[in-house]
Amino acid sequence: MNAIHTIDDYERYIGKEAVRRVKEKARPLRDMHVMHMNSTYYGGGVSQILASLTLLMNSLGIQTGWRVVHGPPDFFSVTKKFHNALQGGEINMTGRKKEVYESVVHENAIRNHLDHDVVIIHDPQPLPLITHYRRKSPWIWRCHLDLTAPNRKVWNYLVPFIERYDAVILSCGEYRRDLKKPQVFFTPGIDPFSIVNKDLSENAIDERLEHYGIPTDLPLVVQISRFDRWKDPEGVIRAFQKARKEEECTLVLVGNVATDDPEGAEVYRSLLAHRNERIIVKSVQDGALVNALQRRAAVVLQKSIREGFGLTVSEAMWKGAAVIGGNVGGIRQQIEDGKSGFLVSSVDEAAERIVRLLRDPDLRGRMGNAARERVREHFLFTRTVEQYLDLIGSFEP
Ligand code: UPG
Repeated sequence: MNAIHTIDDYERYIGKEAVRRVKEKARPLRDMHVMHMNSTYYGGGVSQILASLTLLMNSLGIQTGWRVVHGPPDFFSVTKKFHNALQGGEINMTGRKKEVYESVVHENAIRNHLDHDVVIIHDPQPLPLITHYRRKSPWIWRCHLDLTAPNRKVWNYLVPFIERYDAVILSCGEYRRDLKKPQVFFTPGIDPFSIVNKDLSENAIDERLEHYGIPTDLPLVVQISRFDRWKDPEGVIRAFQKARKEEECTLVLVGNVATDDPEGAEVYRSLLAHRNERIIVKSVQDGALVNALQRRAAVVLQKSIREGFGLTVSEAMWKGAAVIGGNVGGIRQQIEDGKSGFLVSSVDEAAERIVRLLRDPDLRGRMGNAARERVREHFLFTRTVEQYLDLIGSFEP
């Protein structure tokens, strides 16, 4: 089991001064009750963040809880369609979808008594909850999606819910929307002590890869993501097939299916047709495997077409991997193209960068070092914690 860490444990990564600052900011907020609510305890970036964030906030003396919205498959099918449309996909906005969405959220409101000093609602699934409470305290909506170009139909429908909140948190400045309420911009970050990120010995890495039958005779090209079309797994396969004509390598696509994502299983099945001796596709729920692959890979890809932030990018960069990311949203904030990784906009570009990195271990080493330093400075979740503290502290008591 992982030990529960306190802010002092992070000093080795963030330094004394940052630890002192976080403690100082937490002090006036001690004993406050803060409640986070999202739509899954397992799978995907939001649950990954909340798992670490809620523990560290509690260790700082802020009583921080985590609840999950419950609903039937129909509900999650509708909310996944909203998710896709918010990232720019098409949607048929029927009265039935609105009815399923609003009535399930209403049921959740009845059974959740959200009387806390601050309530933080994550993503669209529980968004309308706010309409069912006589609020005495600040409510914040934290949207994790890529809002570069949301579909107008779904956005216009959701705006009246969003505008009831006291503040909205988005991951990048470029997601700013025309809203009556304050918008705050900060990215999530990764926890160096989580199972996905903690140090692993070479033996432990070998053991995990062997356990899952991942061949290590050739350099590994890896993408790890929820099985989701926005992560462009098909584009990764095409880029790999092109690159492989020039350099020998093995592709490993590992993913999981979040409990609030009904499309995941279908995306996974569609990828199975591409499997062969050199294209490994696995659906597993093992953070240690993610960790081992990011450490052992010659090249890590995150070739997303839309990406609110992309924790997998920082996770791999933190391990000193050479990362090729889609030139979109949150990935653009993490990778400085040509320095701490590569940004690409097409399959051909991705293939060319894979080949270049496979042929040049020095380049991989330089990029990996720059990448780790970039994450240490900007994308550890202690910084996210500090930004939450700033925001919570900014509300009038
Ligand atoms: N992961 C696993 N096992 C897998 C696949 C993924 O543990 O097989 C983990 C992965 O290591 C990471 C998380 O799941 O920690 C996935 O997070 P992320 O890469 O951020 O993607 P999403 O699940 O799509 O998360 C949403 C947004 C994303 C944003 C995140 C937090 O799409 O852009 O970074 O929320 O704001």
